[in-house]
Amino acid sequence: MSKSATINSGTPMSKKAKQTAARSRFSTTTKVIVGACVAVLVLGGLIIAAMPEPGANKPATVASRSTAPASSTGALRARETSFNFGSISMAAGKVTHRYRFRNAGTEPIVLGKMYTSCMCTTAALVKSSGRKFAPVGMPGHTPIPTLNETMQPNEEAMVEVVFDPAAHGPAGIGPTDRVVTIENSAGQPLELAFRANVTP
Ligand SMILES: [Cu+2]
Repeated sequence: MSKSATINSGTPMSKKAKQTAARSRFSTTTKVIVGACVAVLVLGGLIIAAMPEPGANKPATVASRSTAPASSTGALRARETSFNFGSISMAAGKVTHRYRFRNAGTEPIVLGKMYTSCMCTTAALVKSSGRKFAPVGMPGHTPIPTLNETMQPNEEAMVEVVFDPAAHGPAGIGPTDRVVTIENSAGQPLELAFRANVTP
């Protein structure tokens, strides 16, 4: 009784159940497929939206790249960062060179310490206002004062470098490289180098 009842009541039930299951399976499969398609479309759309368009995105990237460092830190730019005196004679005495540099950024830059790589080299800051600072030497040998000079955007100044080829005596004969460093609020110190071939 229980068997037949199970069979009798079970067979139509199982058919219905199968149909329902099939329908639900179909609908589930459809839902999954539709869902997957939607997901793919949405994802694809997001990827396409996120993809950099060569025309539209490049100027923005370039703009942010060029303005970010300039506006946040400013930049000291020298017309020349190295100079060659060529062959100079110890007997002829000191030589001088002036480097021009300017604040190429959009915010004021405060000049900090200025020093040279050797005591044979002195440097002075020459501003358009005419102020000239006392020459300074190498850190550790002389106390290095902070310039504490503000350069406005586009303002230009000069560094006057004096090199004494006789400072080291005969030991200084030959190729010589020296650097003047200016620390500043823009971050990277400005380095002005020169070269000379010292002869007796
Ligand atoms: Cu020296």
